[in-house]
Amino acid sequence: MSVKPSALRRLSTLLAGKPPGPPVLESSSLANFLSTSKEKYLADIRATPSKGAEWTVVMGNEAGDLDSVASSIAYAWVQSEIQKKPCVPLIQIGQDDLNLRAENLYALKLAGISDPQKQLLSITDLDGVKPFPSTTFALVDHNRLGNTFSKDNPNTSIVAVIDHHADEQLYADCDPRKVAPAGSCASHVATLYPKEAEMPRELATLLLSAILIDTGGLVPGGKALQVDHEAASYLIPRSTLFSSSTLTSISPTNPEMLSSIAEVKRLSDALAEQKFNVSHLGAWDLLRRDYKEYTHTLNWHPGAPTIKAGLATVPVKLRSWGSDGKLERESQRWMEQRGLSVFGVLTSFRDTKKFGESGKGKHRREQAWFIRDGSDSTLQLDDIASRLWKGLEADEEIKVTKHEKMNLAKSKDIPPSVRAKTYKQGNANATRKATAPLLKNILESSE
Ligand SMILES: [Mn+2]
Repeated sequence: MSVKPSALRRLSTLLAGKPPGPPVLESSSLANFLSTSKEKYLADIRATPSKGAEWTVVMGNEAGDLDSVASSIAYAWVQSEIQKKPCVPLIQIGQDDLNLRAENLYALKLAGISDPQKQLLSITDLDGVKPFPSTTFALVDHNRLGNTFSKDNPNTSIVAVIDHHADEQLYADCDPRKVAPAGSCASHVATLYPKEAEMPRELATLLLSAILIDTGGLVPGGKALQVDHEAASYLIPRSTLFSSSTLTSISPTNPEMLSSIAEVKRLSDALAEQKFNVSHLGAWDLLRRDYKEYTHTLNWHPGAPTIKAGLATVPVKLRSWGSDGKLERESQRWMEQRGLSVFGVLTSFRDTKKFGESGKGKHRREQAWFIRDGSDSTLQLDDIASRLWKGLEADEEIKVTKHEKMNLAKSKDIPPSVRAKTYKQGNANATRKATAPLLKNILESSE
């Protein structure tokens, strides 16, 4: 992508001779906030369980990607350090699973959080605490409170929702309630940051990292929307990318200019390299590193059962890690562990045999689906399967076709109690954000 000379000229004037920016906070302030709030929260609920009600728990979604981690940390910072309310971010993945995402560890380290397993509150810290010890929640990067938190916990209240997924139209009264398209939820969180308050450089770096991961480095024509460009323009001069305060503002928000700033490009490349460096992970870890779970009521089915469905996003093509029955066996093992009736494995990868416009290999996606009877044996598997295949194949957004090279029809690792099918996805831009509402629609629609 070539850059207009005028954009570069404007950038170089921005980089030189500007007055110093806001004072830099102590480098450990964000890390201190996280350790301290975690410690205080755990001490409170252990000493006096009812004290959990005094806290607001901020959560991203259960996939625990950088967007969820950064957004929850940032919103908790605002509530705690600016609004002065007791608030703690909770990471919805297990402590050991934090290591499954190298890009998270990389970005957290840039933000001064070098020991996230110790510094961040994760669901492992609250293992076995039932019902959940707090009732007040702020949701970022998702917009429906998970069952684990509402179970036997009747007084829950949702005080804030900031998200970029399909809006389930819940919690109409919370404030803020921002559910709107964006490449990254972190962009909404950054846009809502109180303008009069200073943002720690580490926090700006963390939010910016999430935006860069989610938008492929803010490249023009990619996933970034205007809100992502606005947020990045705000965050870049406040981040640790510029050690001195040379870059104090970026204006106007020229997308081409943002993605071509050398420091921004370097950070994007480093994060992408970390993200796709999953060569050390086997099928089992790949299936659970980026995973989301849903419940659906089959209103058309006799007895209208409610089932659990899961969707795993995997950044490697099926044949690289799932051949010789590994896909089938590990998927069934995961379904058993999670009690799933339906499981979709959504891959996203670069095909190095075919080069796309970027020269990086054409972006492709595949889908593998499994249906099994879980705890009870009353599910009509063939009816669910025929609905699912029909619904997926008819959808005009994802555009799936039969996957000849990964055909499970003759697999000896599919027992009679399981239905399975694999597809190539024609639209490589449709993510889990498109497939999850489609699955809900197919399974729940009463037609
Ligand atoms: Mn997100």
